[in-house]
Amino acid sequence: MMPKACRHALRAGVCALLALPLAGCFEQPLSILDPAGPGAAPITQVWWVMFWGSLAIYLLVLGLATYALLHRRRNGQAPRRALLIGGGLALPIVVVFLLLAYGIRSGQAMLPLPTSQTVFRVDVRGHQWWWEVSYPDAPGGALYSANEIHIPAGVPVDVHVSTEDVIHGFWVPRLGGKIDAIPGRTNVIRLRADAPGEYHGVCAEYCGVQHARMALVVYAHPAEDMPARLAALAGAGVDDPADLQDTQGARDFTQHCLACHAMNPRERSSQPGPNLADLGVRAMLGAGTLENTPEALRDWLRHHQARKPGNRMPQAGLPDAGFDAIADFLEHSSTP
Ligand code: HEC
Ligand SMILES: [Cu+2]
Repeated sequence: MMPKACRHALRAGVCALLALPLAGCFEQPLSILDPAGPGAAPITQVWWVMFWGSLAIYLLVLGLATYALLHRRRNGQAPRRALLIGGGLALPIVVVFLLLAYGIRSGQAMLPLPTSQTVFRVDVRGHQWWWEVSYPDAPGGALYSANEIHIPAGVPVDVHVSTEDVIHGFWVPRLGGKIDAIPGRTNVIRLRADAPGEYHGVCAEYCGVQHARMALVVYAHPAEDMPARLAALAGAGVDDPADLQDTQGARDFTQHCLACHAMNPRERSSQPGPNLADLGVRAMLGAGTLENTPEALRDWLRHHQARKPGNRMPQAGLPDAGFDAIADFLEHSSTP
């Protein structure tokens, strides 16, 4: 027999181990157990049904096994046929079939089915390792941004998901399930945020070294604020930095950065890097790598290959003053 203190310690240890993964499930930014819209709620339900269902079946099997052990016959009578066919064949078939039907039904909420409501559209394109975001129906034509999606709350939003390079997975757990971004095609998932708020997302399909730093945030706004949001994005940035040759920063940016980074929200560069028109009001740099502060921006420009190793932006060879001038230019022209 173990000393009492040891038994207590063991029990506490086992409980802590069990509690750790569960603690991560509730009220976390990426929790599927804390749904915030009709695309995600059915998934949470499926999860609970599977959790309690498998627990019940597990306990049933455990009970039968215990019963069999306790009532073992000397000469080992074979179990009854009915039990074998019922429990071994019929039960799994029925359970799996019911789960399948239930699962398919639950996915309906995320299908872009015709609806009488107006649907807001956002295009999201995966890149190694960031998300291009655009609003094709914005007044005056498509608007571009990156790693942040602004949507109206309480309105169905169709996210058209595609990719520039490899397969990525678009996933905002509190708003809906995962959908793959597959080369050569566009998949559409319907999400809706019931209330204004901030909903975090990640890339859910391994896509290379910086897969883990490919985060995005969905900001849901009161629906009536959405036109102003889009107008602010339309007014962000500058039309063409090449026209602004009076400052060192604009000149350096044009020479070293403009090939990959548009500063005009209406433009998509041919060699795409994130559109920087609204960089000054974005929360993060490098798809969740750094919090966007003046210091972090300067740090990113100098050391982004150390902060996000392998990312697809080449290290520019500029003197410190050059980086500072570009940072000043970016801040000056991408904040309202
Ligand atoms: C060859 C294309 C290319 C060039 C040239 C380039 N970048 Fe980038 N840049 C990228 C890519 C790709 C990313 C996305 C990196 C990531 O998050 O994985 C990026 C990210 C950034 C970001 C972070 C944006 C965000 O929303 O997270 C900033 C700021 C930035 N670049 C500034 C610059 C500046 C300033 C220059 C010029 C000195 C420059 N870049 C030159 C491709 C380029
Ligand atoms: Cu990815």
